[in-house]
Amino acid sequence: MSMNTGDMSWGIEYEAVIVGAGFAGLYALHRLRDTLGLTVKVFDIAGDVGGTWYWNRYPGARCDIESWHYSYSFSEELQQEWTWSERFAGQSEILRYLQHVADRFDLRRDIQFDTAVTAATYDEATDRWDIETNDGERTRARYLISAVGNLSAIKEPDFAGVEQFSGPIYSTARWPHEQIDFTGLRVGVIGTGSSGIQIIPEMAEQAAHLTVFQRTANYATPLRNIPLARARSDRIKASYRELRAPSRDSFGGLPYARAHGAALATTAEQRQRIYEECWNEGGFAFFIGSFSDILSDREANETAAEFIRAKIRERVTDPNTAELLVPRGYAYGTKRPPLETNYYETFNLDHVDLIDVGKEPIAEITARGIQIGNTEYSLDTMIFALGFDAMTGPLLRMGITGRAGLTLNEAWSAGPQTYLGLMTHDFPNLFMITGPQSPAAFSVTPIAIENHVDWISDCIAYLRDHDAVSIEPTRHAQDRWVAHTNKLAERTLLPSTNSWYTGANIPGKPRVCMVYTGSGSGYQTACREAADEGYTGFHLRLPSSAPESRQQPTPAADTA
Ligand code: N01
Repeated sequence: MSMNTGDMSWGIEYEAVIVGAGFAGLYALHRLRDTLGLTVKVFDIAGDVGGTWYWNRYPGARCDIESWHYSYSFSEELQQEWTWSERFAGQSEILRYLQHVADRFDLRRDIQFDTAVTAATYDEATDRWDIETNDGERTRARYLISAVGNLSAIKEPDFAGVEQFSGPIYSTARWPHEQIDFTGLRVGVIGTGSSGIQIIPEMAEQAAHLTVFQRTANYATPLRNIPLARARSDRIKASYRELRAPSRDSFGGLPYARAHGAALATTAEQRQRIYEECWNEGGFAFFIGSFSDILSDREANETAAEFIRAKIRERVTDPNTAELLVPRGYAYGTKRPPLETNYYETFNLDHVDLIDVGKEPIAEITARGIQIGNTEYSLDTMIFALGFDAMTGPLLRMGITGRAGLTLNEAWSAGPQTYLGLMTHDFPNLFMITGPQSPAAFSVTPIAIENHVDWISDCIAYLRDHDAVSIEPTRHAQDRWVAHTNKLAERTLLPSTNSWYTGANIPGKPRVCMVYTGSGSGYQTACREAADEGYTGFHLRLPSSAPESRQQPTPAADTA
């Protein structure tokens, strides 16, 4: 149900507008509409639900967190009725799951697809967000909730001559819906992050010739996907409660216990044994489940890096190719670790070439292929797997303007400024699900989403119960949170690496670590305490009184 206001120039008014209909937007709609009873509208530029899993439908796309963790926990009935077929579900299965969620909770009736939010402006006179969409419509809402995800704004290719290429160019992050047959074609893939590492072995199976253009070698470790037998599924379903608990509190939100302490406190033989066990277990066991100091101590990190380098040399038969694939010059885990299936063996195939574009970059895309120095690589088609303008990109591309005409782009010109990664000063009633400076990018995304949506929903209920018209963080609380997240990041090896965590993958973007790198429990405590103490660190504005400012919080002491 929607509400019409007297001011028709702003069309229909809702209590909440949500942008995005992926994991975050679907749960936010369900929670705000069906639990709080708000009037809610969701906009998504996609043609259906799914978010990431709607767009990234390239061959090989699958999650790399166990399916029974990479799913919602909010409904026991949903957990019981859905059966995952693999340890790591493929894109089409995850998309089917999200479609099922949309049907089961009757969500589509409040979602407008094929619609992008082009501007959102906070009107201080009415304490409403005025929202413009690309269909020319205008909508008004008290609460604006971003559910746009961290990895949805794609990095646009900036290669000279890209428009000259005579064949089709595909992007992993905007993959077409129809089946594409690469049989007999000369295919080029640019990019060797998680997306490239997933699609490259698949392309090698189809293409007559595959050329991979690599700028930076990556530390990929085995995924080890397997089908889930019925008996195992039943066991998972019977123990969801226990399975989920560690995801809420542990670093990385994954239930891999860091059982082994510091790498440097063990002998070389013990380390080798533990790395081998984690390598064989697959998934994030190697990164999260091995040693506690990998991400904070360069020497410890080097032990993991060396283990991976040795594995690459074992798996790749040509020594020159192996050396090109061996990552150097940055610490393992400081680029988001990709997980692989047959990635390294792909380079043993006669029809697969690896080209180093780190030393000599791509000069130009020509009509026939890719020019590097004096060599032109002839291709029939090419695939860009270039990554994303991560975390802040989707928010900054939405045209958000807060109080006194301040744009989000101006407010964040030196990098994101948030309190708890949930809200930002001067932008009242703008909530960010999995926003920058929250641990979401280091967590099991659906669980991080549930944590945020539950916090936002409780906050809106509190505002309603206290007749408050708006909430925003104080500048002081925000400054302290930004300093706190920066300090945590400095205790890790993340800031020194060019990655999407630091914005360094996008030319001109401020370089700052955008992820909260403390423990999940430290973050949960900070969120819970702010709420339990009546939203400390926030301004709550009452209808006819001066802004009410709550006492300033002290960020929880935390370690990375
Ligand atoms: O993007 P990336 P992605 N010339 O930024 C290269 C999630 N995800 O889409 O490293 C040449 O990691 C760039 O090179 P360099 C996951 O969180 C998850 O692969 O900048 N190369 C790099 O190799 C992941 O971290 C899954 O030197 C250029 C690549 O393009 C995130 O999404 C699957 C270039 C980009 O790698 C992003 O992954 C897929 C240029 N001009 C994605 N510009 C799962 O498994 C960029 N590159 C769940």
